Amino acid sequence: MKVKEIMKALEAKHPGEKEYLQAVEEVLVSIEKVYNEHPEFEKAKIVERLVEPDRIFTFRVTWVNDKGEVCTNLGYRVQFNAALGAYKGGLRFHPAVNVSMLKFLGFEQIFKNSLTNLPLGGGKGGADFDPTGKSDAEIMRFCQAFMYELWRNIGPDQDSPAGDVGVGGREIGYLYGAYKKLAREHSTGALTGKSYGWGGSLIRPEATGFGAMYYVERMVKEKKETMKGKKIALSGFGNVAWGAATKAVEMGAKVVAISGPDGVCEIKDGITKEMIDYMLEMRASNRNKVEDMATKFPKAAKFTAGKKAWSVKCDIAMPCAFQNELSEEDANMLIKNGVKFVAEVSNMGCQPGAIAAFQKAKLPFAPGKAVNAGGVATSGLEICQNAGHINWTAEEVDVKLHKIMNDIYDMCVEYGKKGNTIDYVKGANIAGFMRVAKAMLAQGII
Ligand code: 2IT
Repeated sequence: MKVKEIMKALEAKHPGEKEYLQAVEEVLVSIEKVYNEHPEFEKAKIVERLVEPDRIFTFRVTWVNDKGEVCTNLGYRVQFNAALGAYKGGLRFHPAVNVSMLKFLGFEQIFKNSLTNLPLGGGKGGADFDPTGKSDAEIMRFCQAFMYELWRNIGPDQDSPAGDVGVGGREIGYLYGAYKKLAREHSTGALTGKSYGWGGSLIRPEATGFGAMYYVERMVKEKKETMKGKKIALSGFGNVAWGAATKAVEMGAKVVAISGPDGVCEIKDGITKEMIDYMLEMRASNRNKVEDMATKFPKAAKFTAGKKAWSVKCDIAMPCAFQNELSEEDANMLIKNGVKFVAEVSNMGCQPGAIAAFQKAKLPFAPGKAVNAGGVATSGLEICQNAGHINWTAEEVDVKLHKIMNDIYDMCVEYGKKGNTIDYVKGANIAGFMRVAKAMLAQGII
């Protein structure tokens, strides 16, 4: 395999699919050497098969808003790779959603799901629907219209969506209600992220953030340091940032920044439990403004419009919002301000120039597909509980999640260690790839 040649062909075949091409290149560069040591991979054309989704569904979603107007959006589901199990991955509702974005997310999901060591294939979906400013009734009608089309192509042993940006517990409730009505199937893992009491797993809402903090704790330990008193800057204030902040405070760290599309809230003395609870209200309001935190807690939080979380001095930087949210310029500012660790929690949160800057500065940098895998892993645990018609306690789920994150960390070190440094990007990409490639080889040319 020659990465340059493969990328040239993909660029010609999928012109303009920027995010997808970026995600593929990052993985291929990491695995090139190992891949070429396995002629059986080349013979079975593993990479050429892996970079194309098994199939993509595109569908029209028409719904009626509160003014009685008819609105139409585009919905998608990318079923990328099923070598390890049924397709699994979230749904993103955001106005910028397009095929490139969902192909990048689906491609990343293959390797992330592989790292969990659970039987999960990779998929992703969503719609170019903007939840900002929408009423609860509008969200429900949109979710129902989306499911009219999608329900035939999902199921616990086929494809199991979950939440992502713009899709949380409320949306999963409406999507699942519509699915049940159409499929006449009950208490299944056809969707995960359900609420506890009707098929959901305890700890699933917290899992992405908790898992990320378990991973970061290992990175910090590797440098013989502790989490106590570490200053953490988080971007976003959604489900992922909420879970990460909860666990960070539990670990004795200090969350000194959260952010939103409108700007940053600096929290000098560290976020409190009350403020973390308020993040849930801010998200549910669909206002999408982090300034609301400073309005509610004027003494503790200082809002600055138009600035990112990366403008605040911190020890650990954790992007928790959107792809490519941290630029090379942001990375240089973080480095100048003395950042010690960077862990992506959003998928592909850092631009390639930012990753290069962190690596050049010899800072431990870990990629989203390893750091945020606790979310999908706990979705896998939800499917297990649904299949077995049982509920595990919060402690049982948390112990399993913690072990999965520790195992992922160990795999990243095993494949990424080079002398005294650990290339977490390479480690995660190679470890995730090997399991998928071996499964594809064993299952023949299909
Ligand atoms: O990016 C992700 O891993 C998710 N949005 C969660 C996917 C899932 O199926 O739980």
